[in-house]
Amino acid sequence: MGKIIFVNPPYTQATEGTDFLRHITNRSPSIGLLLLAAKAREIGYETEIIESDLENYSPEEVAHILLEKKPKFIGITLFTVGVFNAGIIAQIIKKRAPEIIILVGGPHMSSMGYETMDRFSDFDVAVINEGELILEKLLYSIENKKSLENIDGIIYRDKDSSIRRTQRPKDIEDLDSLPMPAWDLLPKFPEAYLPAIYDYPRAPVATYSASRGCPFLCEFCDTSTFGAKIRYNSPQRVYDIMKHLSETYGIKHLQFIDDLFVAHNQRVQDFSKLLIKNPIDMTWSCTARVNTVKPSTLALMKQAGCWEISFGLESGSDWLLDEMKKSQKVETAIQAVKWTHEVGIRVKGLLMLGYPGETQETINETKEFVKNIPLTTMNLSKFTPYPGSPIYRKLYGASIIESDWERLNGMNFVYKAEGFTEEELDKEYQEILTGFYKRPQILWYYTKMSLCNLTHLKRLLRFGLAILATKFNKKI
Ligand code: B12
Ligand code: SF4
Repeated sequence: MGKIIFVNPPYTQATEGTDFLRHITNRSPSIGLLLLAAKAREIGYETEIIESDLENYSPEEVAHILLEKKPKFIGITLFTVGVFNAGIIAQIIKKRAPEIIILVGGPHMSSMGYETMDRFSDFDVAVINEGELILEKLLYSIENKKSLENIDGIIYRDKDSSIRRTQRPKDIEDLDSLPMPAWDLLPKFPEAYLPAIYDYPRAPVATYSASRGCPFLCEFCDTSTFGAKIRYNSPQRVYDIMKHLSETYGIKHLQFIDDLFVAHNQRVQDFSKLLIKNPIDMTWSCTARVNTVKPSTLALMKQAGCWEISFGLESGSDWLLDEMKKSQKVETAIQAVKWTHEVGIRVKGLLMLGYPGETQETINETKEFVKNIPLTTMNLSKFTPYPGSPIYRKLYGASIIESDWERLNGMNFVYKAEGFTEEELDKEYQEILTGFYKRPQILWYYTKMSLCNLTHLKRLLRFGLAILATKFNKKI
């Protein structure tokens, strides 16, 4: 059938001088590509995956590797931050080997697919939303020179070069029918793929998404790929995947990257009971909302090996939470964090600064909030309007602010809350972060973690050296 190579493109380090961060940030593989590659292999293609950031490849290097390997198809996954680098790869390929067909997909295409196809003429076909079933139909139609107009979920170029978009595809209801992600295609898996430093109790680590979709409507969140209807793997399927990861790769910790792992208490309880009855030597972490956890479920999760839960806390201001349509209260957050801490599960709080409407008063409320809850980790992002989120449409309508795409990574105040300069917001950002991480009990916790787990210590040392090298303007 020929060769298809899937590519996770390099993400530009848009915040200048922060390349050293790569030593401590998340370096997990794209689960989307692992599933698509498994599907392509199942239908007979020779398949490979290139994780560009992990290999530290530039777009030009990726393009040259692809040209040497001469695949029939290239499949690129796109977040908004990666689109321009993917555009460079596609341009080089099309100049040198125009017969190679370039497919693109991912969250950016699900939210801004049409505009992107218009802007980047080297992308041949875009797949929007979930890709596994569409990919199969698409490859079949292209190989057999059939018209693409009857395939739902794509954007393609017609014979007259006009861009056509077909209907939104149906959701995949039975997630258990999808193949096992093709971890075996990653040459350096699992050793090279680590989450952010301190975000795992032991290595090797893997990631997996056991559900798709989220019924909540938070204004800052891009849910365009999986939509509002939540679908799950059965507890048995998740258990089987964990067993496979343990037996085949010796994985010791699994990060569930679902939008909302604890959406349905009964399902999480059934899954936990399965693990308690048939233990696997693996800890795990997951996501929940402060109003979806119950003490009885948390106790079972702990017993089943749950190590950390990430909660989207966002802000310490009820008024701002309402503006975000977060459908949760600060008081509920305090209670959920307390319950989780009490059963012995680590809490990661995800917060943001600079949402439209943020004031000095709401910032002070957030500072007070984080002071009074037992968080072990705090992720503070700079509010970023991602295409596909309702707030993006409110702020920019349907316009494409292309100049900002490479900076949409949560590390830049692309939008500046009224009444603040970027410098003022940055100062508040640093104050909240350092205020948290300089607390003696937090410092002690992370010191202990570094001493007990050498992977953390090694990463920390490399990070320190890279900062020094940046200061002396050398690249490590
Ligand atoms: C895990 C995760 C991460 C991980 C791993 C990312 C990775 N390597 O894939 C980490 C922590 C590294 C990460 C980082 C970031 N992330 Co993130 N992440 C996620 C999360 C929670 C799950 C992604 C996932 O694996 N989903 C499951 C798989 C099965 O889905 P998938 O990858 O989308 O693939 C499916 C389809 O999209 C499609 N598809 C995808 N690619 C292709 C390609 C082809 C050819 C085809 C045919 C189909 C296709 O088919 C796949 C199978 O159905 C999503 C939320 C979400 N619900 O998607 C956010 C999300 C993707 N992240 C987001 C963002 C913004 C980021 C960051 C920019 C910043 C940040 N604050 O997190 C960085 C960017 C990366 C970087 N290096 O700078 C946004 C993207 C918004 C946008 N428009 O760009 C999302 C949607 C969160 C949100 N709701 O706003 N992220
Ligand atoms: S932020 Fe979380 S709860 Fe809100 S819509 Fe996104 S995934 Fe759902």
